[in-house]
This record gives sequence, structure tokens and C-alpha cells, in this order.
Amino acid sequence: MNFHVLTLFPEMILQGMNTSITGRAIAKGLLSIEAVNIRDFAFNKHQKVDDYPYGGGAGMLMQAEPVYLAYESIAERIGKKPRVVFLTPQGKVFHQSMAREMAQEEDLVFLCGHYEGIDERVLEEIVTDYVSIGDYVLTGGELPAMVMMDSISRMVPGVLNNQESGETESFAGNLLEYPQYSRPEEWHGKKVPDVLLSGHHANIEKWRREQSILRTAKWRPDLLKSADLTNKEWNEVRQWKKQGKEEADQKDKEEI
Ligand code: 6GU
Repeated sequence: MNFHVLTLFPEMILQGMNTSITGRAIAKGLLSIEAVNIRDFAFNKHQKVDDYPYGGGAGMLMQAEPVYLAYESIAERIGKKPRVVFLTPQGKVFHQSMAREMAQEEDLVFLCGHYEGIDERVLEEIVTDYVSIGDYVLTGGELPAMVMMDSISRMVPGVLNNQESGETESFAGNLLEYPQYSRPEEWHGKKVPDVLLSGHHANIEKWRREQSILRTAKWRPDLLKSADLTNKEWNEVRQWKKQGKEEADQKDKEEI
């Protein structure tokens, strides 16, 4: 997987990506990362890349030409028109399924905006995907690009040591991951659940599955709606909900 990032802050991208698991994958040659400085394509005296918006309004815009030339330098070098992701709060919200799908590409370009945005005309010409990482506003596209590259990377074969864990963690089947414990057996008076010490693998699997479903029901009920549960499991969820409600009612009574 070759990532190419169009940015005004190349060092931010390189520092971030050369660390930890993505750094190791770059060293192994499974990933490559290139940060192209858009400012290098501003052919004016002060290497200026921004200007005022026509029609007025707050802030400055990134101009079309330097962005276009920076993009073209990549397209020419790799000899094809790659997919270009523009990071914007107006885009489609990033999701694990998008990471999985984008991991199939050979080359991906990320376009990071700054100031109040980028001249619409260059976006129309080069952008193939408009992506947001959630409903909040950031100062630029670099962090969202790194978020996307991190999650896409771990879907690339060989990047994770244990290839299994790419899909068995949170969001596999729309369920959150179960809780995990390591030594010591007791810490701050809290004991590791007995079942995990039992060595009974079927029971451990059953417990973990139940914990995943419980967690999802409690913390991300929105995910649970599209989760892959058996009829028996759906009935259990209904039962828990009923119990929870009764317990809450009981607590209300005690408080009165
Ligand atoms: Cl992709 N970009 C910016 N600037 N802000 C965001 C975002 C992206 N996603 C959420 N907020």
C-alpha cells in the first residue's frame, strides 16, 4: 500500500506515520508513505498558497493551482490517476467497512485542507472520495488523514503480527470487543473472572461473546441493531434490558 499525502505540514504526517505499528510496516516495506508539500508547487515569490474568497467571508482559501500541480506530480510519477480522498467534515463518515475497502487499493492520495477550505474547482477535478472522521471540527485534514491511514494499514496483510486480530477486534460483526485481563490475578481487590482461569475454552468463548454483546447493548446500542446475533442471543438481550429496567425501577423506589 502506497500512501501519498498532499499537505502543508509534511513533517506532521511523517512523524506520526513512522511510529509504532505503521512505522514497523514501513520499515518492512509493506507500506510506503510520501508527504508532498503543496507549498513546493506555489510558483510565486513568497510561495503563497492561500487567497481571499470571492464574495467575501471569513478566512482564506487554499488556491486551486498549487494543489493541482502537487496532485499531478504524484499521478505522473505513479503513471495512473489514483483515488484521491479529501478530508472534510462535509464528507461521508469514516467506518471500518471503508477502511477494509480502501485497503484493496495499491495507491491512495489524501488531500489535507487548511484555512477555511480549498477552491472548489480543483476538488471537482481531482477528488474521488469526500470523507469525515466524525461530527466535530478540526483545524486541518492531517489528523483525519493519519486516522484513516492507521486504520487502513491494519487491514493490509502482514501489517499486524497476528493476522487474525485485524478482524476479531471491535466492530467485527458490529460488536465491541470483550474485556481482557492479564497478571496479576487480583489487583486493587478486583479478581480476574473465574471462567478465564478455568482453561475451559468453550466456556471462555461463550463468556466473551456474551460480554461483547452486553457491552455493545450498554455502550453502543446503535451498533447492536445491525449486529449478527442468533435468535437465542436476541432473546437474552431483551431479557437483560427487562431486568435492567426492573432494577432501575427498584432503585427509584428505594430512593423515594
Ligand atoms: Cl476529515 N477534516 C476536518 N478539518 N475536520 C474534521 C474532519 C475532517 N472530520 C471531522 N472533523
